[in-house]
Amino acid sequence: MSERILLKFGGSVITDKKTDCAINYEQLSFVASSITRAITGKGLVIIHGAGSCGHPEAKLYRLDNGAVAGQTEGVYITHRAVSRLNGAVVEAFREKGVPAVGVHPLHAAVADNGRLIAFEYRHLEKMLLLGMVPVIHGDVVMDLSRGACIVSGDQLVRYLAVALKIDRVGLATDVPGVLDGGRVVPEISQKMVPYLQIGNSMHTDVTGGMRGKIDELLGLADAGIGSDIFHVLRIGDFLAGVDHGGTKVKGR
Ligand code: IP8
Repeated sequence: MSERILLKFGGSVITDKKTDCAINYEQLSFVASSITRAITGKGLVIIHGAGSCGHPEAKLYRLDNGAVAGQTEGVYITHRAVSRLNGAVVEAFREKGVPAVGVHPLHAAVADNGRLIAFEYRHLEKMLLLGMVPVIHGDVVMDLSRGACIVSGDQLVRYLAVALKIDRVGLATDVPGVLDGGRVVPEISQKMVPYLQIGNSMHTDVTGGMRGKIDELLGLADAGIGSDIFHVLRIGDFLAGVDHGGTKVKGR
């Protein structure tokens, strides 16, 4: 069977986080071109974050507190914002010949206390077998305890990389890797984390920025799957399996 790759790019890579839902079409087109050049013969799953299309809405409607009957507008508004971004990603990919199709976690997943407890993935398996490229995104998801919650793209990476038996996981960001005092940390493991000075996102981010990402990836490493964090301009290098100048999160 061909190699399976999961590529996630952050919302800050494809939106301008300073303005509400400002999609960066130029960057999206660059990402799409990098993927087109590299996907032949590979099974590819894409996950993207929300950036300015979802985080401001989730914050405004206090979805971190969940949702109660009669106050569910935020579920709809937040899902609508991030779905709009997902539609733009799928369109940009298809324009470059990538057989992308959007998949929304709100329709396929269930959470409890802010954590995913189920995500139907049999349809994703079938898509991969047919050579399709599912494009999934951080989303609002119904939550058994809280009513609703936000599930980040990074949490989805952790869950779906295991479920879909992914061979290589890559996260493209707007920085060259995990930075400690401005320098890229080439390799990261659980025991190093307390000693690193990891900055937090300056923009509206309800799901924890770089720190949240590292926590999810260390969890994934515990499950035996390593991952790579690199600058979006190095997507081509990651897909080609060559040095990307970023950070490796080591699996067992
Ligand atoms: O940008 C958040 O996903 P992330 C999803 O990957 C929403 O943290 C809807 C805010």
